[in-house]
Amino acid sequence: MISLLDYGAGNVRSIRNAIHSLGFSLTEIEKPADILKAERLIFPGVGSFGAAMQRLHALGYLEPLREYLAAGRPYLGICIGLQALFEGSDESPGVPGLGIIPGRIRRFDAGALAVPHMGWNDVRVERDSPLFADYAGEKLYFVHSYYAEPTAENRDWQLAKTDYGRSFLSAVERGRISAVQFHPEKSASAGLRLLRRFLGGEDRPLPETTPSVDRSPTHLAKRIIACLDVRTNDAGDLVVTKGDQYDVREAGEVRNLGKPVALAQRYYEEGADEITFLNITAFRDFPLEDQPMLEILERTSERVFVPLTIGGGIRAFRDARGKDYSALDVADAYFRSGADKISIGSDAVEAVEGYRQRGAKDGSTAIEQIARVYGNQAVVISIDPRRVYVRTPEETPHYTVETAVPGPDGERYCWFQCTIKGGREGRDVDAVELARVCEILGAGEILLNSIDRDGTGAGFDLELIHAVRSAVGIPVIASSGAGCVEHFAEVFDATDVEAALAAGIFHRREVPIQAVKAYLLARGIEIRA
Ligand code: 1PR
Repeated sequence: MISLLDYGAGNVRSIRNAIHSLGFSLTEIEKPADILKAERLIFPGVGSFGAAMQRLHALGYLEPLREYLAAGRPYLGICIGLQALFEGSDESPGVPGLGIIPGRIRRFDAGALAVPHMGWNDVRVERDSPLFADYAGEKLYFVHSYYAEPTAENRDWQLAKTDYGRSFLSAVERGRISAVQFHPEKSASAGLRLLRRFLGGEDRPLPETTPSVDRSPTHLAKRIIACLDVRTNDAGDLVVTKGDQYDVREAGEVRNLGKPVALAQRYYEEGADEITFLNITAFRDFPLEDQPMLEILERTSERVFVPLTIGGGIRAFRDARGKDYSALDVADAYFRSGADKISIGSDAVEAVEGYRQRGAKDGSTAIEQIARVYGNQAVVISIDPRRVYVRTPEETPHYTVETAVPGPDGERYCWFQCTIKGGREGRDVDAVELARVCEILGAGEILLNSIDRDGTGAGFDLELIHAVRSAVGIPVIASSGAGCVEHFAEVFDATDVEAALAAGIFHRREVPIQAVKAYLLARGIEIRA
């Protein structure tokens, strides 16, 4: 019997889906006594350390959990489920952890590397472990801003380490208590194999040979993301579409490039590191009434085991009966349906306008509310900028760049104007300010589109991407304009972005994802094979 410790503080649908896909059934922990009845316990902690510990305390779970662990019974902690085993965390000073493992959880330094540590990294397995018996050295998916520090006091727990600016504990194990910082449920087939080792229990055979320990440093891969712009076509079906500079119609019809779930599954099988769905007309419809979109997410998350992001329509809304919904209600529905991250477009621009007037955070924005419940890493900001050319930087208060692509009248400078409603309305906010303020408000990642480049195949807008990436300390995804494999190498060589996204070339099968990865690998750029 596999028991899941879901304390109701976030999104655990992904782990449920992964376990079901492996043919195991799950029992939910519903009251403290259920913990001691568990045969194998999975704790996929989500959100912040403090919130998780407080919830465990409020539900009366702390004592039975300590007792379960003290008896050395089978446990798999994931992410916060690893961190909770330690004495405390810098994320939530004063909140004690379970104290099973000596040491504290620390924050990654905000420096040259983006925080959160987000994406696919290697793990250096330092000793024999049944959990890693089928592991063949693949990269696994991490997303966290805090890490467990290896110390002399916790040496007997140390199982695997990963490097990100410094070395941290990516897996711990003693007896039948194991915990991992990465997300096996989002780590494609390598993660599923690892989960199966835990779920399989006593009959899992131990390896006959001891794996040799590879001591070389580990590396975070550049991510390749497939994006599916989804909307209803004129026949009323939800289809994947694709625009040229955001115009998705051809001869009056919405372009139909395929079915969302089938396409997402194809990209997963072809090696996409993440899948993004953008519900591109959600700004005018109410996503909570858009059952087909939620179903697409549900069905995709049952068969795609890499991170899923969904954007479109995340904002406060009043329905036809006058009932009010918050942006958090909309995000909740997306997370419940299987999203790992949500992406906010139009509402982020309005949040920045409000912040500019107030000059401070006040907790009222969707970004702050969603980040508080689901964590910063779950909140992506999708920026839809368009170039505005000027003769001199003094002509505008906005952040300008001197451009190698002059304007129609030979202007040598431009700024990047943010738009809302899918490019239909320009606002007095530039992309650099938007990214900076959204980071302050608690966003964990930027998805940086370009209306000028979208669908053109002319390559990413490197000037825009460099300007935004240099302004923030969170990961940035470069988007719009990819036309060939060389464009991906170009964006990773010329800027520090963590990921690159494309749509049209993948949908039209012009460039397979594996061709992009093979090219990057040959150029010495780190990728997940
Ligand atoms: O404003 O919070 O409701 O979110 C709406 C979301 O829908 C935003 O993320 C916005 O970017 C997106 N969106 C709205 N209208 C369109 C459109 O195309 N008419 N799609 C649209 C934006 C941009 C990219 C695209 C890349 C790569 N799509 O994600 O996939 O440009 O394309 P390429 O590789 O073919 O060049 P809200």
